Amino acid sequence: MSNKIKMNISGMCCQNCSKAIESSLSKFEFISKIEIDPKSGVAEFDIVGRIEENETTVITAITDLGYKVKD
Ligand SMILES: [Cu+2]
Repeated sequence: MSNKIKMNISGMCCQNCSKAIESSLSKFEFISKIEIDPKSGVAEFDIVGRIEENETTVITAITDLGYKVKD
């Protein structure tokens, strides 16, 4: 069973930014789907398993790349 989470990422300027985030997040097996729109900053993930813990992991990974996450 997977759950969708949605967040807003700020600091992306182009597709290279969203691609960088996507490739960094692709190492997490609990993410079954990633959709990031660099223009709007909207990011949607399908998460398998415990959502809160995994959401924190995702936010930390994005923040480590230098972008900001807003709920
Ligand atoms: Cu960019």
